[in-house]
Amino acid sequence: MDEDFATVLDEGADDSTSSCSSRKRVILHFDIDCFYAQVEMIKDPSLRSIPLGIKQKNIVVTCNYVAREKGVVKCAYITDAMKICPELVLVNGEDLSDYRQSSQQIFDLVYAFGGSKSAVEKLGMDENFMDATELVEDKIAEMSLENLSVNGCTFGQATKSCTSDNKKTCACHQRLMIGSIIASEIRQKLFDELGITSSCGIAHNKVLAKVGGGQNKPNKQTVIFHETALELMSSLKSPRSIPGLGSSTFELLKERGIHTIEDLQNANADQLKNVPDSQRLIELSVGKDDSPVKLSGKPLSIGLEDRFKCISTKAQCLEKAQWLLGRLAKLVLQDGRKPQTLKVFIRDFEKDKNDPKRKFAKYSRQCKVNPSNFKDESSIIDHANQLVQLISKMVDFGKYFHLTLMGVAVTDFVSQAQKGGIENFFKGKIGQSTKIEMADQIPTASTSSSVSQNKIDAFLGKRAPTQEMESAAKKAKFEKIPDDWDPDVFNSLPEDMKEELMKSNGTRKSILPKEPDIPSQWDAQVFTSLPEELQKELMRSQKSATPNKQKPANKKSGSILNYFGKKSNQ
Ligand code: TTP
Ligand code: MG
Repeated sequence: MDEDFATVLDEGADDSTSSCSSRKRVILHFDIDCFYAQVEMIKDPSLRSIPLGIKQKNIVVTCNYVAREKGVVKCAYITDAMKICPELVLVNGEDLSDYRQSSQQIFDLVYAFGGSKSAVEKLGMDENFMDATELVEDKIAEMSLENLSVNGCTFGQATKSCTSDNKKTCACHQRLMIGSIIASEIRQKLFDELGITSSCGIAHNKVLAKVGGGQNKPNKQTVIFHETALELMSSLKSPRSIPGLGSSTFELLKERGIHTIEDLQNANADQLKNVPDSQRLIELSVGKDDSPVKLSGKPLSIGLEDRFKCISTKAQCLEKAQWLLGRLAKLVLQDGRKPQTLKVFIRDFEKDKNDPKRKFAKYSRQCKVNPSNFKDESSIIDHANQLVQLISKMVDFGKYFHLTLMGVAVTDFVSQAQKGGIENFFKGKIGQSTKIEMADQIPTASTSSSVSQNKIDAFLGKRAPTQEMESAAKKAKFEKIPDDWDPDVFNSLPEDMKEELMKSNGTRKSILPKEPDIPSQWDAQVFTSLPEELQKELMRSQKSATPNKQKPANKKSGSILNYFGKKSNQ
């Protein structure tokens, strides 16, 4: 066996080889229970006691736990879910604005709890990592450590203390116990202030906290002590269950005969040749993860898009622009910041038809706007004519055109650039050129479907000064994306996924985030509105000789780096 891998296994299999002081961190991972369903149940409490599913197009993207007890699963086809549970009540979840608002409130609350002491990293809509190490240290200084116990559940059979440090009391166990007290305080606050229940994992690193938190759902928390790390990771059904291990990596692993977690834990260097981040994959598979919790923040841009069958007149463009701006207004006003740049993007089926190379391409134009014209809903909707003017630069209104998508986004917020105080202090460190570049790259989110959970995640973006700088620096790195990639699709992906794609460019073009060549007998719009995972499944089943109706995978796609960021030396 390769020496590096052997080291990983030795240390990861049982962290007793290192001292408990090497496990200094206390990481909490919060995951909201049946998130979209909870938001709907808060709006209409009569839904609490009945089986509830949230639908997007023909899929139940999530369901409440009443429905889960009856056998409904996340990401089932509506037809399948209704067969299993005919009394299932479906609520349309295609308008994400309430979920986004709730998502931001949850992040804000968790962040406010720690103040400046703990980084909080938002992962998708309903998950947050918190590095509670400093909060724990503070509590250690102020409370009696006698009779300390775990608040909530413990994974597996943990020993009473860490055997490696020859002491009576084990600091790494104590730290996690105190972490469990903090976790329940935060979960209680989420419930008291937002009426939201959540689950939480408490461990010394991110992968254990995330995987462990899923062990006792809903509304429970789980501590994972280091000695049960391997047991926890080995309990996962397949490498695909490792957070962030995407379907393309999974396929690569399968090609190399790696089908189970054990296979991965014992894989050798030859087997993993050319598998991106293979060393990290092995580490994760044994519960080792040094990646830091990175502070998240407000998105660098706010946007949404809508897909439709056909818009072919200027008047229809204006009407759709007004509709989009009405929705955008809610998001911008909720956010509180005022933008200086407005962007519109479209997809023109007619143009695509004439240029097969530009299939599913998005075209965009942007202009500067006066931030003071973003004060209320009507002043924001008043920008509709400006949007139509921008569209006229991409579409000849005098000729036939056929739009199937229109999106709008704002960015370059005044508060980021010009407000006084601490923000200004940090802002001064961001070069002007990177700021302009940021304005050019506007991630967007779809309001109309679950098409792009990844895009929505990216859209929720990174905020806070340090994060912003990091993000700008990363964007600068991605200035030159290959010509054949759709820049809007690329820009709408999470930063770490972009990084992974850039690394893989040339060797794994097949995983580029371009829309596939869909068979002519399928409706392109319906197909592109499906979740990415489902699209892949359909393409696979199309290729195979016996087309089989399969259930879509029940996890959001992503990449290993997407979930855990890059390794740090922490
Ligand atoms: P999850 O956290 O995966 O699911 P959940 O919160 O609904 O349920 P659980 O109690 O198991 O945590 O996803 C969060 C939300 O993201 C979910 O409520 C709906 C949405 N979502 C999609 O839009 N598409 C998807 O494929 C998945 C898995 C979720
Ligand atoms: Mg959840």
